[in-house]
Amino acid sequence: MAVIETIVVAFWAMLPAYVPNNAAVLAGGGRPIDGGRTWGDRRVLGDGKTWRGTAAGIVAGVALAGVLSVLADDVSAAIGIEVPAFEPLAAIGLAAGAMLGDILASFLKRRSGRQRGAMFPGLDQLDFVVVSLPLTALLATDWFREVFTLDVILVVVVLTPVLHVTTNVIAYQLGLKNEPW
Ligand code: CTP
Ligand code: K
Ligand code: MG
Repeated sequence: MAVIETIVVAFWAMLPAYVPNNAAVLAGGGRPIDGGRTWGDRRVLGDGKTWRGTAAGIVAGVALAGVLSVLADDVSAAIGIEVPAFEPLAAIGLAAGAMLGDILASFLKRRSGRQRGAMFPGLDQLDFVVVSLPLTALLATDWFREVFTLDVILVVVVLTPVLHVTTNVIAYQLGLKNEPW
């Protein structure tokens, strides 16, 4: 695969994992997942992880995967690069895995003494990749093997932090997010 092809496929295949975080920011609020509970003198997850944000994130990611699947053939023909449709289990793995990764990251942030909103370089940019890819590999193994070849995974690991930083700075400047990370 040419490099540009690999980049396009990686971006396309990761969109259902990228969108949940942004949807959660827009929809977040209400009851926190940890119900306010603490472990030791710190919150388990904190007020930044809510049921509503999580549900909205998963729904947005799965819905986007559905739309992309409908468009996949036309887009492939238009740009001359074969982009994949998403199996339902792949859509769920990518979207739910992204939200789960973000939640696990908050758990690690609280355990390491970081307050809600504090940054954790590296983890902030890749938490959703670290869980969404293995979960998708588990739920939709054949689909995953076909789409996420080693070169695609490599591009995802490099591209994701760049995209994450960019979107978060924009969301911060638009006043949608409290911190630019
Ligand atoms: N959000 C949510 N539910 C989630 C993830 C995010 O409601 N599962 C919303 C919250 O309003 C959160 C905002 O999106 O404050 C920004 O998300 P994020 O940066 O992940 O959370 P932080 O507030 O920074 O909290 P943490 O330090 O735990 O990451
Ligand atoms: K986060
Ligand atoms: Mg944050």
